[in-house]
Amino acid sequence: MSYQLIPLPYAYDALEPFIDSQTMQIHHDKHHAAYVNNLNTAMEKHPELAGKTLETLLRELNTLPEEIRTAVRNQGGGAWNHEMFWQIMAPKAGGTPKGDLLKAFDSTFGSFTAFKAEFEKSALGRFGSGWAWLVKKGNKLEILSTANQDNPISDGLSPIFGLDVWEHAYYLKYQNRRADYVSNWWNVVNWDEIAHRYSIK
Ligand code: MN3
Repeated sequence: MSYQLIPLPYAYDALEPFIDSQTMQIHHDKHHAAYVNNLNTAMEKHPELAGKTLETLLRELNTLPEEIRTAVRNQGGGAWNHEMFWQIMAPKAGGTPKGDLLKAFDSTFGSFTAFKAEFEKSALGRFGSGWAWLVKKGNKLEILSTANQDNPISDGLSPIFGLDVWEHAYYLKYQNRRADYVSNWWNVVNWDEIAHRYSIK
């Protein structure tokens, strides 16, 4: 069993005008596909690990055979991160989360607005390529960022969602204006999906 590229759960142009169709097509069909293919190629060297979920591989990263550790970190991380990313976005989304997630934002960060400000700071402060994350550490929510395709699962954390701040995620439309990409991105955030992920973590 090899790892699969999930289809994009909506059309390439569904997130217009905030994320353009061409970016979505290249990002999913080329970048995400390459992470999955490269992971599968690397894993062929260790058939005894076949059947482990991607999440398990990332959690057990430091105990994996050394010759595939970097591939799992980079390609496996890229595969997991993008599969999450497509699902926590949706057309006609954005707005304000509800229920327990909103309460958690209020109690942890002071308000939803304050959460967004802190998350944006993390996304803009990541030098070079990487991700901004909302994670659960024990029972507590935290914002952090990682470099490259590193996933918080490998540090024993439970990611609720992440934002891709690699230039390939925004450069065609926003060029060097990462701040505009990040502030527009809130318009396509699927809070129902994120609330679901929060509830099971
Ligand atoms: Mn990406």
